[in-house]
Amino acid sequence: MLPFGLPLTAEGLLQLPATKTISRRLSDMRGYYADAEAYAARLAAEDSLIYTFWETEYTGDTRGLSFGITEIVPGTVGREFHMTKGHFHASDGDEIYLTLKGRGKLLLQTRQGEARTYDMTPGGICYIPTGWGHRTVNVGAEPFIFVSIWPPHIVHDYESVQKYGFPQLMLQGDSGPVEAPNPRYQAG
Ligand code: S6P
Ligand code: ZN
Repeated sequence: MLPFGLPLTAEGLLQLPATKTISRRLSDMRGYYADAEAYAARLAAEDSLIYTFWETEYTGDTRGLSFGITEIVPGTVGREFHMTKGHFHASDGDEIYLTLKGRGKLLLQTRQGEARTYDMTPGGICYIPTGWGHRTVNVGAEPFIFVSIWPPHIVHDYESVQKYGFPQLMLQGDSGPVEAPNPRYQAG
């Protein structure tokens, strides 16, 4: 890895070098949204883009850092806001999120069922300790964009989130986002 420095662009963004780009469309999110009917209806109309993340995985042999940028498109499936799949880090490894643009929420859960939710607004950071599964949600009308930084060689565990989701759902209320319990959730 060589040193680099990046300024914020005029739009308040960072153009991080990326080695991998992953886009998740509605069809990649089957089973993740609480309202299965709304999901099927939207998918029948269009397989829309939900989010993209650009990653630079550290491949050196010292204690480096991996990093990336995630952009979640605004919108809802039923009343549930667009979100990432969410995962646990299967091996030890904490993570930092730094918000660049838009308005988001960070949902956290432990495997024992403890849940926390934090606001993500431009310039703010969130610290995610090992053991806390994490998912980000775009609760605004604009793209929601944040940087993530994590230690390399982490195994991302998507399986338990895929099965049971998070304890909390982030829904569109009459005057903004509201949190509701997830009826499908089980600690595990
Ligand atoms: C990686 C970090 C993020 C997510 C990205 C997409 O540890 O937490 O870069 O990978 O936000 O979310 P997900 O849940 O699909 O990996
Ligand atoms: Zn992570």
